[in-house]
Amino acid sequence: QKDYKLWLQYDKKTDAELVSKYLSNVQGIVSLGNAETSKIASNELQLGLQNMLGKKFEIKAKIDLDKTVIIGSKALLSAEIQKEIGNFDQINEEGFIIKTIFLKGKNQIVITGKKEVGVLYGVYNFLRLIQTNKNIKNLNIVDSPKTNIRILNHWDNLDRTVERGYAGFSLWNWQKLPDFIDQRYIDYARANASIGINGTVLTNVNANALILTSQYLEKVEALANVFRPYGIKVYLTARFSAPIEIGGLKTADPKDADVANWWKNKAKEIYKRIPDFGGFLVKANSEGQPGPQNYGRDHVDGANMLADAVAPFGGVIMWRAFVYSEHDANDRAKQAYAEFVTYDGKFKDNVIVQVKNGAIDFQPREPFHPMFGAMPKTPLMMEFQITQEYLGFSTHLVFLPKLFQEVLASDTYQKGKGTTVAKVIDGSLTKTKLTGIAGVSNIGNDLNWTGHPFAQANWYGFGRLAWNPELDSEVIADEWLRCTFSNDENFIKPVAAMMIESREAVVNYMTPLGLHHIMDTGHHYGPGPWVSNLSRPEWNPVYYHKADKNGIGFDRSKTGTNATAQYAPEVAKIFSTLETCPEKDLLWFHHVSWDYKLKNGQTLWNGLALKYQEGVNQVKNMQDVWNKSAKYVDEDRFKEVQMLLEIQYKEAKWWRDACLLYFQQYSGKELPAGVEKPTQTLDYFQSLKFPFAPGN
Ligand code: BDP
Repeated sequence: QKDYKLWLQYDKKTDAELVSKYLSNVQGIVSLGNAETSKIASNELQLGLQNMLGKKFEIKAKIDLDKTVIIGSKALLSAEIQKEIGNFDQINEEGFIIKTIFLKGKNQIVITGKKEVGVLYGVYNFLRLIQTNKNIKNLNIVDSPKTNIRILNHWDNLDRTVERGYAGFSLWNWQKLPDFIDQRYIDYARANASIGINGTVLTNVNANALILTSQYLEKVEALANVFRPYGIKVYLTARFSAPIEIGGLKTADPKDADVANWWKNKAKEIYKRIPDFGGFLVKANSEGQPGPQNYGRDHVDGANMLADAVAPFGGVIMWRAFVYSEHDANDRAKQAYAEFVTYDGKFKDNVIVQVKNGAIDFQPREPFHPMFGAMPKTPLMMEFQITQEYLGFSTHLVFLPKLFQEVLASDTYQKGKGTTVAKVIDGSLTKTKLTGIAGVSNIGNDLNWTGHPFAQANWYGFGRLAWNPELDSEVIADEWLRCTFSNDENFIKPVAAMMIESREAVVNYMTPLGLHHIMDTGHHYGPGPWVSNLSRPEWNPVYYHKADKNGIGFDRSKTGTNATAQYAPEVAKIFSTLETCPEKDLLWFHHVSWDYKLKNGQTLWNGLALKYQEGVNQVKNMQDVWNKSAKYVDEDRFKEVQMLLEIQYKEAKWWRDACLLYFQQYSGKELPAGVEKPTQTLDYFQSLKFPFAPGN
């Protein structure tokens, strides 16, 4: 099954000239190590080379031939080879060097690193060169990951349902573990290692304490054993009230000695089983989850107590900043910042605060979260959502690296121009040692892992950006297409352009010009700008768009909630006036009259309507591009994507029509020329119910 193989297709190259070029550089494999990781690396190299070049490659332990690929960590290299490689200080503990050297009259390619895992990453990188038809002559590649924790967050429940999961059930089969090791666990680890992901949180942030019982820990240990040789550490979510629920204590107060002790012992028990256990991810006092505030304590108290428990073993606490708070009840966008920034510098060294990319919640477009750069004494890690909760589930083709890149490249100005979010994340701004990026996984047990064949690109791209937060999304699209489908330029060019455009398309047909959170509530499937009956005001779409007779949008400028003041003055200045605010963020920061003139001379109403139409047109265009790709793609994946694009097109029209009919009640204006007339009424759209939508 091709789509199970993800970006590791290793298709046989059909261009004979190219194959002979490669073969003139590689004739054999020498693997110096015999640790498990070394074996994985050499087997992968063998598999890749054999499949792509159509020739048998043996794995040897000794260098005798010319033109071999020699793999092994620094300690395994002869002094002579080490000298040829040069300075290992150029790379960090997980980095690698790939270098063509001249040794005893022979040309060899050496793939090395300080550790075996670096060698493994180097092997995947080397194979990717061949996968993408790159030159492998005279190589000298020196590369290291820019962040330490490159991690997937699985929102997987113990009953195998996945919160916001659109690709089937959880991969983790708790019932059959620890004795039954599904091949899928190995394939999962391999796929992650191939893009440099080095951690996985197995369980949902809305946590279940049972995962911390010995009955489950035995199963977690089995998974950790599978993942370890791939350089992947296991982490768990810690339910703050676990000492009560499974420990029999009366309280979970972080200042209570028995509670702190309970966690210390729990950590000891976990590390006895899993010596390289990564640590805990915690969602506390958010959306009903228990936390330190239940006992009159704060986030620092809670995080530091857990940090003390795992510190002796080298564990970390990833403490989430996704909170609502009593502060600034009139603007949810301000709350996390208001609550957390005062804690700057107060967390223990092994705590990293995990912040969503924007201040609301994984919308198709959000300005970067103002917390980035605003806590210079605290390590902050990024949380992206790879699963498409608010972006059409796994039925819409949306290339998320474009969104991720937009956030990472945003300038916080916290230490002057050029202090981008990427520089906060990689620690270069704050000089913190602990750095990281988390992605809420889009993986399930569907045959193709992610529900949509193109959603694989979002997993891939997340990993590549976690490795290097400054990587260009166009490079990622190009790489992924070549590794996954074909190197044919006639295919790559239009399809890569389609991927890049897909992000703007979804913004246009769902939430153009800075609109946000107008999805139908609960499941977030489809449009629901009219919803106003939920118990918390900030769960209601009407809270976010604030459409009325005068206009539309959320005034977060000085005349409104003044959320713009949470940004550095340079950024605040840009966002706070109508003239300077980028139009893509207009309604995020301003309530704007329907007659307001946009930069292109259109009124806001006309411009908004035309954006919705543009989104629909973009999907139509995506369909046209894909339909021309049939000859480059296997039939199964071609048809799958074709059917999915048809759904996306239907749903894009649904979004356009439902939103425009609804907002039209307030604008009182006709749809401009160029916008297709809706074929249904607003009543019809409002009457739709979705018992089948995941997450109901
Ligand atoms: C929201 C999701 C909810 C998550 C929550 C979180 O709707 O399912 O539990 O975020 O991140 O986006 O904690």
